[in-house]
Amino acid sequence: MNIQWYPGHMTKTRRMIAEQIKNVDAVCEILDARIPISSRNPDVDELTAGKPRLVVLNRVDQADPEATKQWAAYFRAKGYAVLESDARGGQGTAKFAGAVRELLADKLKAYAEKGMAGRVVRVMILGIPNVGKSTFINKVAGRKTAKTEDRPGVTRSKQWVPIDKGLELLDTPGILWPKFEDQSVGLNLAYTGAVKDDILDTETLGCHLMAYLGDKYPEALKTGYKLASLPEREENDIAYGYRLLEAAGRKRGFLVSGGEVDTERMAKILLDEFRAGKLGRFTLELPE
Ligand SMILES: Nc1nc2c(ncn2[C@@H]2O[C@H](COP(=O)(O)OP(=O)(O)OP(=O)(O)O)[C@@H](O)[C@H]2O)c(=O)[nH]1
Ligand SMILES: [Mg+2]
Repeated sequence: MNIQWYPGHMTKTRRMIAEQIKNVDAVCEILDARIPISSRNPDVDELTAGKPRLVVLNRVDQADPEATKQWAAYFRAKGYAVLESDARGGQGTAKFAGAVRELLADKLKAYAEKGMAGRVVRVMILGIPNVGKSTFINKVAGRKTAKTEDRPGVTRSKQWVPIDKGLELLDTPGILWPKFEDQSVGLNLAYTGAVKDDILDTETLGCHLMAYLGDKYPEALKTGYKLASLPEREENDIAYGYRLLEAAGRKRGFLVSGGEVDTERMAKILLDEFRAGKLGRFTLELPE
């Protein structure tokens, strides 16, 4: 499956980031805790070179808690300041201002010594579409200033949001990169809702996601779809995900004439339930 997603507005956003970077003191990169590597835009390093960086692992409420611990340690070991958050519920967001102050401690001290203690600190918020940037900013601000919605591509232009008299955040539209080198990155971005569904084949996605969950989280699948056991998986078994879709679809009664399972419908339900967190908390990649 070839997932390509790079509409014109992302080129515009890249340019805007390159222009605005000189106006900010730090960059906050919001990652999806379920796919911390797939949700990292490889272009961000280059675009933000030299700026102090805070990594936010967002959507921790949807991720496997054990895996989130490992990822937080992974990014800390790489020298980043790390914050774990559930921007929708508000968990973790109260720690943001303090984390920024700590990240910029030397700079703030230098300002204070020059008699510029009141200078506003500006932070650019970056991340892939739909990861929760605007929701995070609203929670930090304590009011709903930025528009949010559960689909990629909601924020269309930059927006400065004053937090208090010392801190301002720059909300930006989500950006992806022109080409995914690795198919699993494209799949992960599709499962989690970072790319628009209409450019993808739902059934293919459903097969891949089922196969992953069957491998890594079999108990959750059994519980979620009331399956006594899962189909056997053989070596190089490309039809495994499809058989899981069939088994789940049959249990749900999604049949078409002739008694066949409507796997297309089941795939859509699987994606919806995965995104809504109805099947459990899953992380789709782990640190090496
Ligand atoms: N469960 C859960 N949902 C979240 C979290 N953060 C954001 N959301 C939801 O995800 C959806 C997208 O949030 P937005 O804040 O609009 O995402 P964004 O990154 O600004 O998206 P774009 O502007 O389209 O790039 C909304 O429905 C939010 O309620 C989180 O930590 N946990
Ligand atoms: Mg937004």
